[in-house]
Amino acid sequence: MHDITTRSRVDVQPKTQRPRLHKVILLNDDYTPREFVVVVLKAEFRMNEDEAHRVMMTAHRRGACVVAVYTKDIAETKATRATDAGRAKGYPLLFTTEPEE
Ligand code: TYC
Repeated sequence: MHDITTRSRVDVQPKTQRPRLHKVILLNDDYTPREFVVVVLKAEFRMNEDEAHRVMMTAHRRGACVVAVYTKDIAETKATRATDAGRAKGYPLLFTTEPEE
């Protein structure tokens, strides 16, 4: 007699964990020039002029805008580099990160 138990297909699929993604968020301020925000978005987040302008204006009008999502390390590195680019010019430009729900 065969005593092989069969399992449904869904049961035998390996369980892979997708890394949790983190958002990079651009915060508005009253001092950083709009065009400088656009320059930083293009340089650090590989956006074209239109995308960068749209994200900058959304942060300007609403107070904040999600720029992109990455794995934790990359999100933090990009947020730090972009914030430092503003600080190097004496601007209070700020990028933060937070985990996606
Ligand atoms: N509010 C700034 C100004 O009027 C421009 C700006 C936009 C700054 C978006 C930061 O995330 C920002 N000069």
